[in-house]
Amino acid sequence: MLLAASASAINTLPEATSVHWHGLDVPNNMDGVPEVEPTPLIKPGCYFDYHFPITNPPGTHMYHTHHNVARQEMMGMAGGLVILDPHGSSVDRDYFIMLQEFAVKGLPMGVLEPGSYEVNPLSDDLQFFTMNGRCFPETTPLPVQCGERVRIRLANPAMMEHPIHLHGHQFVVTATDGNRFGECARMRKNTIAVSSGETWDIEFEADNPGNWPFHCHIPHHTANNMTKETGGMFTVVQYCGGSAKTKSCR
Ligand SMILES: [Cu+2]
Repeated sequence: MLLAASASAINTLPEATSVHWHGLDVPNNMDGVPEVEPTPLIKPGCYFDYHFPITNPPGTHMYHTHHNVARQEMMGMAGGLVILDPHGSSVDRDYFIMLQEFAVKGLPMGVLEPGSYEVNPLSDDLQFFTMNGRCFPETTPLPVQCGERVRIRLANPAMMEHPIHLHGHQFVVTATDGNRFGECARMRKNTIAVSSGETWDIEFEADNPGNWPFHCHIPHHTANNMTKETGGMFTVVQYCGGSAKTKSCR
């Protein structure tokens, strides 16, 4: 089956930009790197219709700016792109988590005060580590029911590597960069390092009820501006009541 994707990108920024479809086998003029490809630099107030056939198999990808990336990517200009399986899903829950990190201006390390702070994209002094744009305890939990098969798609468009660890379960690694592993090539793990530019899909059976942390294992990445309470790149696999299937929990 050949599917087509179309996206109209209107540039409301004060500077030029582009969109790169990360991991997709698009034609050269749709790849969004105007410095080296025959693809447009989208000026402020202008737009470009990206249009291309989907030739990759079902899987997890990203899109992000590919112009002035030190500034634009580190201000968060990225998103997730999932090619769904036209034959349906093999899992009961399917979550996507984008991993990003940010520095802000005017907030000294170790201080956390409510307020509105400007992102400082050119700083290496990264203070806030996010899952889908939020730091714990503001991250969205991942509800599951006992007996369910759960997929989590992890994507990292930013600068640092994040080893993501799941408590209370083993998972299998089913795909990377949108390419699925055969059954015999699937590693069984409980921590997976997600480097810059990578996506990884993991799957597990929800068979151990409770509230289970799912977080980056780098200590500084699970704090909000290095304060002492748990924060940052951290969420919870949260069992809700009831059982989806007849399989019993341990
Ligand atoms: Cu991390």
